[in-house]
Amino acid sequence: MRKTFITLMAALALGTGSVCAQAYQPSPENIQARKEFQDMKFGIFIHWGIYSMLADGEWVQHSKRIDRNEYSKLAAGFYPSRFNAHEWVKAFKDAGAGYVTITSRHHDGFSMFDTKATDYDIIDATPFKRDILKELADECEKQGIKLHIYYSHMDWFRPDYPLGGTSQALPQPEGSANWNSYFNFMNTQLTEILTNYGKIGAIWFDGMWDHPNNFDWQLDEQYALIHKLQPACLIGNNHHTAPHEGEDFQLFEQDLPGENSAGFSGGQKVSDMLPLESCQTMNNTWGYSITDKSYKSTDELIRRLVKSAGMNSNLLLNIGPRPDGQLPDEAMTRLKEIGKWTKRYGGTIYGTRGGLIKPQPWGVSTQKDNTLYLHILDLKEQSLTIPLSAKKIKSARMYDDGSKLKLQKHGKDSTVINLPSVPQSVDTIVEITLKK
Ligand code: FHN
Repeated sequence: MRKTFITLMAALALGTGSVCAQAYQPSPENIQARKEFQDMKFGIFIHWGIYSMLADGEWVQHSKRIDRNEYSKLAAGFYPSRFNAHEWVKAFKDAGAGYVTITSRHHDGFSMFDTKATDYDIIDATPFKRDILKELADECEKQGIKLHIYYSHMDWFRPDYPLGGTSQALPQPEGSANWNSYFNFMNTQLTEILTNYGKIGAIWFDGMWDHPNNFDWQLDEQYALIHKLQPACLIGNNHHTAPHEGEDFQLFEQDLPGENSAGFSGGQKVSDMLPLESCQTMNNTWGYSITDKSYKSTDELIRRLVKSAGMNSNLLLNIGPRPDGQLPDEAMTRLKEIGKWTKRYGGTIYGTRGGLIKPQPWGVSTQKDNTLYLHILDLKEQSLTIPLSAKKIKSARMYDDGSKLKLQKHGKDSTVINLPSVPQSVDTIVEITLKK
């Protein structure tokens, strides 16, 4: 008896033993999946739902304070006659993306897949009656890109969702909140997603910020379910704070890791252990907006991709498809142009990690083994001073044409590289071979 007591106390003191929650130990396949995720560097984000019919972004139900019963009637008119999963996936792949992350269910609560957990879904509530997720999953499998699933933790439709900050502004539902029922609903849907759609690269949660910090989302249980169903499936959560136990990658919204211009990343310490991903819009809206024409130029998007890689992060670039199922023309044009760049220069970012030269005012570096790529994004001179001793450099050449570059020792820890001309292109790349 006494022995058992002592063992129990020792276990408590050490934080080990069955009485304490086990710290999350990612499985070997999960660790491998994290590496593959980082290698891909570039993904496409898709925000698509019945809100696309109102053509005013994915928050339209909220911004126009639409009653949920009225809003839900949109579903009966949703018929994206031009949706073609093959064309979408081909466009993403040709652009150089390695994965697509699609909204399976956004905050409006509408499920874009065949689910038994509710009738408020693409099969039961729309005349389209095609499982968009299944078609996309099959095409991703066929064309060899990964499928990631966005899943909203918050819900503006279901009465059992415990009302959070954003729902206060909406006409209130009939019925009462019931966390257990809502938690079961989410877990049933996640089980369907992880059972019926092949290998899922990641589950991408969003919306937890709808409740104050002390709300118990039972993440441990939900994350354990996901990892049990598909151990290699990565979990990311856009809660705008540092990663929680059980998460496999860290997300940043509209900013690169360490930045906070959009106000979503304040106080979010950048993990040096987990893969990083920055999601950004092509224009200013996630869901389709008929008026938002503020698309960034292709050059700007390429620079964001390169900067992101130099900061050891993936870029998840968003597109909001039209209600007819097609990608907006502006997005298609940009995908094609980005594809031209990745075809030629993708080798300097895919499979790399942030290089040993940290981000500089002139640009960033990426690195694969002893090859260091300098990405010059903003330089008005013909010479570049890098914080790296000439002693560590074996050779340097222009990536574009292989021409050798002259190096000059500059103090103890830096080197001057003489470039053939003042950089003009969107990203001037210097390839350095480091001494081993
Ligand atoms: O509210 C959502 C928004 O609609 C969109 O899905 C973005 C994507 O990162 N996340 C939320 C805001 O943080």
